[in-house]
Amino acid sequence: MMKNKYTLLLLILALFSACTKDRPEQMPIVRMAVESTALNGKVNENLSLEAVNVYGMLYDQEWKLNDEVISTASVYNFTAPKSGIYVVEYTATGKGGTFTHKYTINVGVPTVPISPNSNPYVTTMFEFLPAPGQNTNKALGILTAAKTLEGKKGLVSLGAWGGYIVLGFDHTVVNETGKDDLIVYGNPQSNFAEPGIVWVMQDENGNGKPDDTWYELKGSEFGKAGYERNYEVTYTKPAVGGSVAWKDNKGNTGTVNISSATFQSFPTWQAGTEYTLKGSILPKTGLSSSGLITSMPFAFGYADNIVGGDKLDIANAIDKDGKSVSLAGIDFVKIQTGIQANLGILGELSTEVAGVADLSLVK
Ligand SMILES: [Ca+2]
Ligand SMILES: [Ca+2]
Ligand SMILES: [Ca+2]
Repeated sequence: MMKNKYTLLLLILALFSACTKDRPEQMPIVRMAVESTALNGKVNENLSLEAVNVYGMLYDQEWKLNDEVISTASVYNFTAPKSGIYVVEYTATGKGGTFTHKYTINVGVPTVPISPNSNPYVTTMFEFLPAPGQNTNKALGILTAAKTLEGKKGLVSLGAWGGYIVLGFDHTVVNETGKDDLIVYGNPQSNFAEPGIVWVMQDENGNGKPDDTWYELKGSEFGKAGYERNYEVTYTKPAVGGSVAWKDNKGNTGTVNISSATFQSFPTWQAGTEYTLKGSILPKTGLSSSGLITSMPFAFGYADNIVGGDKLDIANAIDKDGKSVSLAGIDFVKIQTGIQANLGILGELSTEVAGVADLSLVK
């Protein structure tokens, strides 16, 4: 009896020993509290990941987020500041080898669903910076004009090339498959368009502000002669008023012609004596000044282009490299004058915006 008890004790000791740090040649035995490798996350929501040291072995551990070491503890609290695909890799390294576990965490874009109270029109004007132009600093080219687009139709003029307005919806506009999703109203006539480029943005960090990534909506002129991306124009404030000189980032110069020698069309709320606007520029192929000055509309994909409103498909969004991106929906819109041209007595070509709406809510 006594002998049997002693044997049992030895056996237990041997088993215990086999399971602990006394066997340094063994590779770490780790149990991940979350076993699945493909996870879904939400912006700003904590996801606790734990590596359990089942047998109390001795080993070093580290967590990497997108290849960068971010912790050497057993628990890692993952929080995504914005949407995207994140790779989190855990490694335990002992004398006998390494144990790894890799998570791919898909953090979705925060969205605001449509409710019965959703406004079809953009509800917030975030930013308005026109280029110089005949209306800039006048009734159609000041901040109060930009605000007329909040929640309804209104009218604002964006001035010469590069002038822009940033607007936001009270809900996420869904990119419906095979359908146009947005409508932008302007004041074009059938032979007089003033095309503007439309950009869209998702609220990737869910803070309700347009501080995320802009995607240009590719229109019919994308890639044609005269279309360029990463174009920049710097406008210089004239001492007393009148025409405004500009230079672009290609070495070209010109003026925005202002008929009055004293009217100051450099935006009064813009600090300094010069400012630079950036974006894409559209071809002048629609313009004609032989006899009647005309500006024919482009086929599709711009603002202030087609009579009755321009219908736009979020599926035409492209990234900074010109590659198509698939956006499930968008929260913000930027509209920017797309052509640099003086149209004689009609003044500079300047995109007007008379309304921006979610096409699915327009009756
Ligand atoms: Ca669509
Ligand atoms: Ca944001
Ligand atoms: Ca117009």
